[in-house]
Amino acid sequence: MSCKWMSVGGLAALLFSAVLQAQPDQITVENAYVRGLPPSQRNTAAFFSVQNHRDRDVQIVAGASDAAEGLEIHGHQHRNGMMSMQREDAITVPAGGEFIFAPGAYHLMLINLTRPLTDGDQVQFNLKTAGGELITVDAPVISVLKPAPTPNNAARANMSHTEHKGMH
Ligand SMILES: [Cu+2]
Repeated sequence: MSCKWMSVGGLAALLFSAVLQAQPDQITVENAYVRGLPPSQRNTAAFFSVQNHRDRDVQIVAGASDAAEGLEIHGHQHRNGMMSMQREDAITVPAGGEFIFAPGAYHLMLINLTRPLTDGDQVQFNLKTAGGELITVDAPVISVLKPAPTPNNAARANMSHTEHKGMH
């Protein structure tokens, strides 16, 4: 096998991986929001759905946020009639499928908030794929005094104030 062949093959592999990484729509996050709790609470939770447009399963792990010292993926567990949260290292979004973080189920915990989060604030956090890709999410803070948004309501909460007012 000649050296020329090797180098052409190597270049093709490089270009192929560059094209893959250049497609930002392969993993998407929708309907994200963060629960706004009373200031005495150090932790809160974020809810959203992750869509995997790839043809293979993708593992998602917690990333980071400037709004909290740490992020953890938690699941809920029912045992002897008691509900408890447990930390999960990663969740798997199936190929072509979706994984939903929702109240009473999986959620992303924001541990030790670095600032008070009040209704209407915006929080940015990121998730990571097992391969190290970062997925950045912008989520509005919705006070716990308001009902948990349905996906449609969460989408509405993402609109600007002007657009929202226009709907009434
Ligand atoms: Cu939790």
